[in-house]
Formats: sequence, structure tokens, C-alpha cells
Amino acid sequence: MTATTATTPPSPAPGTSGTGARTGRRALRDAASRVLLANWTGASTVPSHTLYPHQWSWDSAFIAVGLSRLSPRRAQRELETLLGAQWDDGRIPHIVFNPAVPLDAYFPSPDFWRSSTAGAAVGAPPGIETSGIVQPPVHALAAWLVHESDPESSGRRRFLERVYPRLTAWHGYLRANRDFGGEGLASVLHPWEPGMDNSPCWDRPLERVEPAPATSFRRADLTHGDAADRPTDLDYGRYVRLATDYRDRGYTDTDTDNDTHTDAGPRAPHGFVVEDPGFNAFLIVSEHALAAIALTLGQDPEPHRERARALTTALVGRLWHPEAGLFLCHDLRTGTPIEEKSVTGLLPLLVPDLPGHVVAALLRTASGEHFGLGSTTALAPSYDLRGRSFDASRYWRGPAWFNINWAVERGLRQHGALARADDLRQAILASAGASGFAEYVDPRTGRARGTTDFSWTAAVVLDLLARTEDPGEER
Ligand code: 9WN
Repeated sequence: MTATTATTPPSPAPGTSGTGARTGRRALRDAASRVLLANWTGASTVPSHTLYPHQWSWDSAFIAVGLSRLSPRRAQRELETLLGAQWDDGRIPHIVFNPAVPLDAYFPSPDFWRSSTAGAAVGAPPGIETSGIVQPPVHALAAWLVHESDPESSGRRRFLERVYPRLTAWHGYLRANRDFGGEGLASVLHPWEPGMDNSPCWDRPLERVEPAPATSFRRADLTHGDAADRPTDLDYGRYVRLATDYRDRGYTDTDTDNDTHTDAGPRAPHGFVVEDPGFNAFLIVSEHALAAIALTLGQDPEPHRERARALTTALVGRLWHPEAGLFLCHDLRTGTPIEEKSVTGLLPLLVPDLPGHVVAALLRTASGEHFGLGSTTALAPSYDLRGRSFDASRYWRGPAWFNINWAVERGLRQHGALARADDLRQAILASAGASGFAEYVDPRTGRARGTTDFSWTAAVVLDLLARTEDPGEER
């Protein structure tokens, strides 16, 4: 499916009270439910039947949060299906392939990743094909929210008992294998890992990567997506090179147990090694969620709290840049910050114990000229409105994404910016509905980009609607 022409001006959203508004909310809820039901494949949900016909890691976390508002049982299943593909080293792969889908429906396909053979030595499961890279650790947060949506069914099915060891193993993988900076933060090894694949933040680090020849692979995304909304062939060549190199070294993360902890360029055997604030913000929030899960299970929450505290200190110490008013990505191959303003730098608003001056600066930056939230834009754009690489249509280089805005909304609310959180919530609901549950939208006009009937867009709508309908339900 190509981009639609639906438009959603950043105008006032439907109100939250009165009969008309109630009818509007019911219609929106029904429409969002239809998207998730149509994208359900029996054990999990595809982000989109056309563009992404398998299970994606962080998509499933957001989807589970939305599904919990429809069917807690199905939400639990969504997460447990993903965790069923976890590798023995603890990693949760970014894609779990559906064997019934033809190989040419998505690239890179299972015969590219070859997880069950190439990853066997580090514990890739036999009998399931997955990718070998990861995505942001939203899963423990999602598991906790799924539990909270229906503690009774969760308890009856021993949901938390089952997922807790897997989630702790996942965080253990990131601690043991991805701390290339040496202060606890997780690094990403591929632009697909932070989930914001085509962000201008990756342009400089990617310049060092020799692209795989265009003739060595065949993209499938352009069959379903508009080329103007998608990464370029040159970007794809570099994505393919990095993934090929990782695969060919058996998906091992470090060369030896030698000291890889040097900021001036880790001896990590990877062409791309970056600390990303959004990825780590989700890790911290998920560590807090593990503390809540441990407490519920009668286990000691303190180790999780301690890790969350240490990660928060490292996040602020390493990635906070007061002069930018934002967290910046850090390129570990050069030991330098990446001087691009991306929405990933606002995501630490999710972190509960940030210093007050950092929160105040983030709130200013969110509504300032670079992101324009509440003034020139209704939803936070993925990249600096004034940045030289800003592109309102192209994939993570400007468009606004709904999962990210859901996270920003939580962050604003958590730090007491309630009116702004309310406005953003309403803007998400209005824009999602008017754009046909678009994958992403032009942040200035609301015009739908990418594909439509996109699962996490519908999922965050269901979650926000549930919380809007019952303000007492805030979590
Ligand atoms: C590569 C599925 C995924 C999202 C990512 C988004 C996009 C894939 C692609 O789609 O990435 O993983 O083929 O472009 O960037 O965040 O998880 O929705």
C-alpha cells in the first residue's frame, strides 16, 4: 500500500466529554480494534500485512499494550510469542519470521539472517527463524502494563511468573554484551536497532560503512511503500553491509573478553556502535517495571531499582548536553556526540528520576523551535524541524510517529506537564483516526505517510482512549 492523501491539520482534537465526543471515541475505538484484529495472525500481530508481514520486537510491545484494552489474554500471548523466539544469550530478536510468508515478501528475509545456523553458537533457537539484531527494550514496561490492565487474568495464567525470567535475561544480555561505553548504557550496532532506522543521527556513523553492492540484494519495501517515504538505496546498502558482517561473525558481540570499554573507539568488532538515549530510556523504564514485577512476585525489587538508578546516572552523565537542551546520541567509534537533534533525545522524559533542571530544559526544547510541540506541530516530529536533513515525508527524518508520541505523552504527564500531555493525547487520537492509522504523518500537516492500518498506531489509540475514558485509571 502506498501513502494515502488523508490530511490531519494540527488542529484541536475531539473533546473528551459530551455525547458527541463519546460517540466519536467509540467509533475511533472500533476502528482501532478492527486494525488490530485484522493484523492478528493467530499468535501475534504483524505491524502491517503489506510492508511488514512478520512479528517485530518493539512493535509487539506497543501492540500488547493496546491489545490489553481489547483482550488481556491476547496481549499476553503477543508478548509470549515474541519471548518464545528469545535466544539463549538473552537477546530478543528484532524480527520473528512467519514461515508461511513467502521469502520475497520482506527483505532481509530469513535466508539472509540464517539465525538458526549462523546464530546457533550464541544460542539462536532451532526451528524458528529470526533476525539477529535487537530493538528497544520496551518489553518489561509492556508486560507490566499488560498485567496491570487485568491483574486477575494475569495472575490466573501466571503471566508474570512466566515472562519475568525471560525479561531479566534480556536485560542481562544488554548488560553483558552491549555495554561498549563501560558505564552501563546499552549500545546499538545497527541503525535498525534503535528502531528509528533512517534518522539523520546515523548519517555520519554510516559514512564509514562500505555499502553492499546494490546488485547483491533486492528490496521488497518499495513494492508497498512510496520511495519518497523510505530510505535510499545507498542507506540500504549500508544496512545490508552491517547486518551481513554481524551474521558472518556468528552474531557475536565482542571479540574476546578484552577491555572493550574505551570511549575513543571500542575494540568492538562492529562498524557502527552508538549509545542512543531513547533506547536507554526505555531500558531504564523497563528496569523500573522489572522492579514492580519482582515485588508482585514476592521477589527482591532492589537489584532492578539499583540498576535503574545507575543507568539514569550514566544516561545523564554521558548523553545529556545542556547547550542543546537535549540528550544526544554518542558515537563510540569516534568518542564524540552526534550533533543532531532527534526525538530520541526527548525520550528520557520517560525516566522518573531525572534532575529537575534536565526536565525543565527538555520541556522547553519539546515546545521550542526544533520540535514545535503544541505550537507549530501537534505531534512531536522525529527530527529537528530546523535541521538541515529535515524531510517531512521520509522515514524517521522528520515525520511524527505514534509510538514515540505515546511515550512523550507519558513523559510529559509523569513530570507534571498535564495540560501539554492532555493536548498531545488528543492530538494523537485525532491524527491517528484521520490518517487511517498511518505508520507516520507529516508533522506540520498531519498528512499520512508510509503505510496505513498500522498496528502500533491503533494500539496506542486503544491505550490512550482507555485512559481518557477513565482518568482515574492513570498509571
Ligand atoms: C526494519 C516494523 C518496523 C519498525 C521500525 C521501522 C521499520 C523495518 C523496515 O518497521 O523498520 O526493522 O523494514 O524498515 O523503522 O521501527 O519496528 O514496524
